[in-house]
Amino acid sequence: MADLDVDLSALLPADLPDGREAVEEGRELAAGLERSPSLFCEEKGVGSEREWRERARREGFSCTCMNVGLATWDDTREALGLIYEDALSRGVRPPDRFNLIAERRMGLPKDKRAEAPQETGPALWDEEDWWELTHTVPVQPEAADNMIGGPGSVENALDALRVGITHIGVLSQYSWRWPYWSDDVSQTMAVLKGAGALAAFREEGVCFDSYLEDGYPGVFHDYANYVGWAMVERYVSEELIGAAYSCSWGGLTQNPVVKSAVTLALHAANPEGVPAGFVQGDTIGNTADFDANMAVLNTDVLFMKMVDSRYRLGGAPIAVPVTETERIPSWQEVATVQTISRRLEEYVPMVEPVVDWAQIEAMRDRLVQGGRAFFDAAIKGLDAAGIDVRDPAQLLLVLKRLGSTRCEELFGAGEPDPEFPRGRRPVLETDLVRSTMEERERLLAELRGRREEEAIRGMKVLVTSTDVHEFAEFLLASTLAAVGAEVIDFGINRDPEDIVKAVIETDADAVVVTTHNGVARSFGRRLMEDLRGTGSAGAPVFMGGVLNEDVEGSEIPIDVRADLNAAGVETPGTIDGLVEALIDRRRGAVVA
Ligand code: B12
Repeated sequence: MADLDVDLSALLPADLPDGREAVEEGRELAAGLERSPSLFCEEKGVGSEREWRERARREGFSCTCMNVGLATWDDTREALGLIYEDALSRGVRPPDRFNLIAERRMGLPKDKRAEAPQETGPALWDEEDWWELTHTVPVQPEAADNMIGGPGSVENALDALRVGITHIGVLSQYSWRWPYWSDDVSQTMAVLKGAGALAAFREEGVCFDSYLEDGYPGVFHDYANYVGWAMVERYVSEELIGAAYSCSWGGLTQNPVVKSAVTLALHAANPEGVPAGFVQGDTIGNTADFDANMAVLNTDVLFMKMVDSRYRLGGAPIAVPVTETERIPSWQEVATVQTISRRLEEYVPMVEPVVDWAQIEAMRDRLVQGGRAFFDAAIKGLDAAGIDVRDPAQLLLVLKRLGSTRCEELFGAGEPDPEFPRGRRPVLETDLVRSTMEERERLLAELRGRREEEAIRGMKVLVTSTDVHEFAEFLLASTLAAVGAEVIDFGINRDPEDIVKAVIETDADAVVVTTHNGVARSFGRRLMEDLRGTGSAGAPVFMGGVLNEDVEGSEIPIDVRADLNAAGVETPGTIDGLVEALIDRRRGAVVA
């Protein structure tokens, strides 16, 4: 482990409540809870999804999963029915599970949801919505995004258990911040109580789900540290909280061989053999050419299915719709890839026997070894620094406050090497970090060729993100800095009010906002109004990323660039274009 140059115990408040008591409270809240079985469990004659997956593993059949989350619950419910019927009409087995990609407001306590900003995805507003989640079609839901992790965890956990959901997540989302909520201590306690409620039903097959990429692994540079992080989460969930831990992952990896090895490493680091809730399909190999994305889909799904079948993992691959880069998919797009996924099952027995699995297993073994090194360094390092590693509140909060970068620098598995950004040579470098760094090199070569440094030098540019997506924020900040701007890196998960305050304090010349969650128009308008309101409207505002938003009457979000432009926000589209626009601004030209 690297030398600890940070006082870890100073990161915790002296009056932090004991996490074990919160877990106990959660168990008590769940005692006597009446749970109705879901349609799926009734139809299959199982008590939980875990039982179904264990059967799949024994009997050797394949399960599939899909992500669904249209603008409202009504749209989403209707879509579920249509996807189910579509599968039957095509003669393929309908999906076994869906992950509810709920809106971010669902992470807040119930009484705070209505007033929070609306993003993409549905929210569940009353008991009937919850009931319909498990009683619309016999496809088992995971109460996934924004359920457990935020300050609304307790209410969500109890609601989900009541209606017969038996996989509830998402532990890794504990690292997130929710809009207008900065109290991470009450967030921690809510998560532990919610997870305590799940622990009460461990024997009945209830699992605490995590999707690794939603948390620190999504920005780690080394796959070995993914595996190590999963070990840390498993320790927190199974040993400290008492809830069975189901570890899902996969969306930010394109290389199918690497993905196979990491899937196997995560399985090897899973002593109770809890089946993964799902393996997410590749979301980063896609481009704006939707037809070409079929290549990404087929290769990825075939490999995920081969691994699942050969090693009897009982997981459920998700086939990713080809529109991934642009927006939330429509029900037809989900239904199409679901059918392709089932057809690919025919190819598994033809291809699987000729793949060189020994090579993949060797990669798996290196990753497991690296994962153990990460886990040991983290637990021993925290223990030595005076953190009570048997108290889940201390462990979770200290890691949250430490941040992903420092975690990887301090506990990472790779050998120390100052040539690498995290100070270590990765055991196996992650795909998204590699592609982002390549994009950075391309951009810099392009911009340097144009000799624009002089034009932009010293311009004070504030760069930030409205949400958790941080790769574009990194690219923007590091590229602008490299071409000579004075960058104020204001980080991620920012509300408009925070940005206005920072603009005033730093006297920024320009504001650059990246946004992905389908909140672009409201966020942009709010930001412009607040800037005008405080008399600081002089700095131009640029936005980019996914510039869409849900509107009444459309179940998928629509492009809002014209509205943003009308509100005075500039939308140059690319980072090269942004640099041009900044230079034009400096030269006093008016940019459309
Ligand atoms: C990686 C990713 C994640 C990771 C993020 C990891 C991290 N810590 O950064 C994880 C898994 C955590 C995640 C979570 C979510 N995600 Co996401 N995610 C993606 C994904 C796959 C790639 C985004 C990315 O990082 N690309 C790499 C960077 C470098 O490229 P980029 O972002 O495209 O930016 C480029 C340009 O757009 C441009 N650019 C970007 N910003 C700006 C700004 C300016 C001013 C300019 C000029 C240019 C510019 O420059 C970049 C380089 O070319 C996209 C789908 C896709 N393939 O694009 C979905 C996607 C963005 N996510 C989506 C959603 C909905 C979410 C969630 C809200 C889901 C949920 N309900 O919980 C959560 C976020 C919750 C939260 N707390 O904020 C949706 C957005 C849908 C929409 N608006 O219609 C997408 C499109 C997926 C989809 N099709 O549904 N996600």
